[in-house]
Amino acid sequence: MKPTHIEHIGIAVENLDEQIKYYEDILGLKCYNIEEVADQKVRTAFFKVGDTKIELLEATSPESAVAKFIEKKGQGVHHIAYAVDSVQRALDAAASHGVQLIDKAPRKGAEGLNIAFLHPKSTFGVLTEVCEQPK
Ligand code: CMX
Repeated sequence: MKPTHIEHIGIAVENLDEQIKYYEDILGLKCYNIEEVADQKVRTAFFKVGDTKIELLEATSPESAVAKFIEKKGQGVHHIAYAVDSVQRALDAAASHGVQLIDKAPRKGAEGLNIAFLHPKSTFGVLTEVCEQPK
């Protein structure tokens, strides 16, 4: 798979506006984008830290994966997203080693990236995303 870097770290939050304030006022980061990803039922806020972003995720529906996560585990780190050259090749490589895929093909995520998730049950408890810039 050979990721080039960590594209972002996704953090599940209960209140986006309250947490944006923490990241800006205490950590001194700048929120440069707030975006709703309707099919994932989340509202997201992004901050850059070097080559990596922090993505805050607030559920927009009780059916959202983020709402279920917070209900079970509370707020905190939700997933790690690796930048790869080709999401499809990364998925094929993972599947060939028996890793369970949540997405069998790339789909559109926040910021127009092509993304896919690997199931945390086969990645040692860490929900793992692979993503690429659209060509
Ligand atoms: N990290 C680690 N483990 C997680 C997890 C996470 N983020 N989310 C769920 N799990 C665990 C659960 O705790 C559960 O473990 P146990 O069986 O030991 O209790 C197991 O995975 C299965 O969970 P579940 O409740 O039965 O299944 P869910 O319906 O919650 O689905 C998952 C879990 C990962 C398949 C689902 O959340 C998913 O498809 N995620 C990918 C999409 C996503 O997360 N979207 C939101 C972000 C979108 C964005 O970044 O834009």
